[in-house]
Amino acid sequence: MTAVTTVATTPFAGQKPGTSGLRKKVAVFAQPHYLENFVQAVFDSIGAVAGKTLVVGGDGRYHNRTAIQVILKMAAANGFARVMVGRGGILSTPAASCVIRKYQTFGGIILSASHNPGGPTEDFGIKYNIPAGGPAPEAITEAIFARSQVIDRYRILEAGNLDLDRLGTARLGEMTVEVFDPVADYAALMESLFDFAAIRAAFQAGFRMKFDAMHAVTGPYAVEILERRLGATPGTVMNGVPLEDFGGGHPDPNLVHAHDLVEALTGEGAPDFGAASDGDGDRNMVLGRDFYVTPSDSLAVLAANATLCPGYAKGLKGIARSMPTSAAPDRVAAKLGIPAWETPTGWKFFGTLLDAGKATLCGEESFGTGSDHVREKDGLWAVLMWLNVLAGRKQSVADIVTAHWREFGRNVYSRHDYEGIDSAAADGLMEHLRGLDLKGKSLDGYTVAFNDDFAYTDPVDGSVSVRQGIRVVFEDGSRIVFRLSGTGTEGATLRVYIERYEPDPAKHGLDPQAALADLIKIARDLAGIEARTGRAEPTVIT
Ligand code: G16
Repeated sequence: MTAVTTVATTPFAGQKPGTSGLRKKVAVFAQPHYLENFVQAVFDSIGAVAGKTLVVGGDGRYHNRTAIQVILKMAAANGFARVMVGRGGILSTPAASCVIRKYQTFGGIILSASHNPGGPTEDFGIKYNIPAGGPAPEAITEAIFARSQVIDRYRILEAGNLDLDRLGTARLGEMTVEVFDPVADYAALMESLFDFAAIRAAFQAGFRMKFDAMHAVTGPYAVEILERRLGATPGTVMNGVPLEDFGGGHPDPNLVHAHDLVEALTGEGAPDFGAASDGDGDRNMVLGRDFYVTPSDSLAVLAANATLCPGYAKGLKGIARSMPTSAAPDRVAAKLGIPAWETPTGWKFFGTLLDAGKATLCGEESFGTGSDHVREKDGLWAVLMWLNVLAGRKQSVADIVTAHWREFGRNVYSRHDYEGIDSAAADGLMEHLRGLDLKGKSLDGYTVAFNDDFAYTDPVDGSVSVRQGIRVVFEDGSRIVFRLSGTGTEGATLRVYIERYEPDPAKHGLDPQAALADLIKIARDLAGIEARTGRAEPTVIT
């Protein structure tokens, strides 16, 4: 027996999607009606859903399966004809984008809090991706938020739970649910972009790598692609089984949280290449033996070598990066004679550029790299592109990156995060910075060219986004950027991005913290970080 019920409800405050969807503690999502209200607000805001197909899946974190059962019943009650669900509720964010595009569905719902920890006391998240495969743009997320604030009912089917672990189709009321293999379509897409034969040959010739899936969603993808299709030694994939709490870890691929991988890549006898991905598979960190590649440099190096990869052999249309990402990719774009775009933080801002054919590669300092093959950043894609470049150039990661610096100069770069600080103090700090007029002033010997709060007008659809981060740009091109994270769930996180251009190869080997020491001090003093937040040192440095 199945029957559609209309349930009376009242709005919850704060169902406002952040940088990438709505992210809250599990306990918040588990409250009666909380998830339902948001899902109904999505369905009410995206146009007529009757007869349409929706993709649903998530990163496998705690509450994923519970939420999927609710979404299926609500999709059926709202008139969707079909929902495609990844087996076991699993679907990496880039694979979701791939499937939405391939099967031309009416978008998808992705359940993830990305790199945030998972488990009963940790984080959960939900976002809607549009039919083009990318995160909903601000006009839609604002409409969803507005709807969530006046919602008074939602529709849900009264029915039992479906088996999400068996491939095949089932009925839910009038709707068809298809449980599909979450890896197959994505793996096929990767195989169409990269020279799998060359990478396989490299592994056969003794090339070794480690991939840390951090007990998050990329495990099954990495085992299938790296070990089965490319012939990497079994065991290449570490922490490859997705767990609801990510094994108690923090599935954020950076030098602090992916320390197992960093250790594995250290010292003699270490593998040639190391990489990690995050909770939902869209981020990546890339390492060589004893060598860390900053995400900004990674984008630049991949862009400079893209034509080695079959999918990009014809060249790039343009390169896009988020504002806080270093200008290293811009130097490659200039050399290639293609446009370089600077957008606010958030992958959603790349969508219009990719759709309009204005950019092929995009990237962000926050360990995100991707291309026009999907509309999300893509962790494994970046790993495969690196593998293709390494197989093509037959050099080490360190040699490729240092040669890149010799050719283009080095944008020395670091990000300092102050996590979990008091929200009011963080807002006060940003207000203080916003009020400063620094143009022409000298700060410890650096003259300020300009300072502003970054605003962006989308060159394709003309939409305007303001207050996207405070920039202090110096006359020599050095730069400090201050931003508050839009993805945290506790207090506020202040991010400080510091960058200086170094043309002299003799200085390229310097530790970035040392090379940037004077700018780091200027940043701390200017914002009064310690006085305002009580923190003398950042929580995470990348
Ligand atoms: C999300 C967005 C990214 C963005 C990042 C910034 O990443 O998808 O495009 O760069 O947030 O995070 P914050 O606002 O904390 O600096 P993810 O991987 O969390 O979806």
